[in-house]
Amino acid sequence: MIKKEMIAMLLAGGQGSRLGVLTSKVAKPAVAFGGKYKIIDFPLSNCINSGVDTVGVLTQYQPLRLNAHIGIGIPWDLDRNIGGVTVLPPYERSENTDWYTGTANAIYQNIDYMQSYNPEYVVILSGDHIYKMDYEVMLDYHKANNADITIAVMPVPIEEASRFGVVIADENHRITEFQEKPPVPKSNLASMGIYIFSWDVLKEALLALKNQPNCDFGKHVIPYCFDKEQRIFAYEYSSYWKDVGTLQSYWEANMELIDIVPEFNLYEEFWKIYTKSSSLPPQYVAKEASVERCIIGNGCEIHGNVSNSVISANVVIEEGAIVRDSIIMDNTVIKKGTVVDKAIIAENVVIGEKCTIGTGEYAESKLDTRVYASDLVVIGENSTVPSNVTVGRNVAISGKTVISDYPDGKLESGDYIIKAGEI
Ligand code: ADQ
Ligand code: ADP
Repeated sequence: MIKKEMIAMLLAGGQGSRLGVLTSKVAKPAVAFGGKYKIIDFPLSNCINSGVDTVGVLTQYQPLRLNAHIGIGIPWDLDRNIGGVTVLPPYERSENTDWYTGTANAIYQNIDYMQSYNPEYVVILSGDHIYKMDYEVMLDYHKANNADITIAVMPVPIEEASRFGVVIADENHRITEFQEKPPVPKSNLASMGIYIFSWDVLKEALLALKNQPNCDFGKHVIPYCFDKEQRIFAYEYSSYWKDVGTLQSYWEANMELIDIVPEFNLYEEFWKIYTKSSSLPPQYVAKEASVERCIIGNGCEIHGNVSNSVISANVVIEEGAIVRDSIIMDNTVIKKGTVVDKAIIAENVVIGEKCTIGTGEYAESKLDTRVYASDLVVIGENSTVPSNVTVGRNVAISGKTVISDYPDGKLESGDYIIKAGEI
């Protein structure tokens, strides 16, 4: 293999359980975003835009659609013979384990892959962040500091800091303390989960920790390197970055795209976001339609009234239907006279006529309240909601609904519908 200065390892194997019914059949990095993209398009595009042309993608949970999306990497120009993108599922190579038990364990199981490029540096990325970053600039910073590890960080509101790895750095940006998800954080400088390692440092740590159960970067590898007094630096990032791991943050990040001046701009020529897309006809907006502050994908037919929404490809919104503050994914149909208010509706859903989706006051969900704790309605892919159904706020529906169990076709706020046959 040709030697590479820096290769990327993209962690895309987490369960994504906090996205609820959106990830019951698909890995989080393969979830649709922004009317046209999948979440993983952002780190993959960052790689190619940064000149990183060798990317290993570590997958394991519901990988089918993710694999199909990545394919041989053509949209990202990662389809080269040397390097390119390689999907690395856990079961193919190692003899004693068939599952990635943690982020660092996943990287450990691919030591041979990394070694085959004999890199000087490895950048570790997450598959579920929306941002644009030039990893080459971060690498220059790593070199200038003569660092062993560089961690990208950014300030977050202190009340949110305990969700992250938190760092304290000295005036030279050398990290003097690291706490992984501390109950009481000492700083608001959060690790973005993006690390550049000098390869010999990474390899040594992975081998030393190979018997550590559930070996994780934040919990084990970084503390281990600290104990060895390695040179760990903070690379402060100040542009847009969003971890879209929860339904609320996923919805917000989509809505931020349609802000009058979006903080995150998809239209910049010099930093294109690439994706795999099929050739579809253009969108059609009928005379009786109204569309305001929306992203509308190709192949859509809009006859109703749509505002403040992100609509993916091939969606049909029939006459008299009202859609607002919502995300609607590919191939979904909203029939005549239906109102959709603050909902996330996945692919291939049909909502019948004269339904009201998202009405009334918020009520706590009957299911996992850590997942369903917002006034969003979330409808999983391939669901069919019959006509004249009313759905309250904070309701999640997955798969084919058993709506007849609900008196008068009324789903109160907080109800949760399980796909027929799922339990
Ligand atoms: P978390 O956000 O908790 O913390 P983590 O669960 O470590 O993230 O997942 C990181 C990435 O790895 C995700 O893209 C996930 O899909 C993937 N992943 C998880 N388990 C995996 C496995 N077994 N195999 C392959 N991929 C896997 C991390 C850091 C914090 C930091 C935040 C920033 O630990 O310090 O603040 O990221 O988001
Ligand atoms: P997810 O957690 O959504 O399955 P990841 O696999 O990427 O997605 O994990 C991100 C982190 O969130 C993990 O550290 C996991 O322990 C944590 N986590 C998982 N489920 C929940 C939840 N319901 N509420 C809060 N944190 C969670």
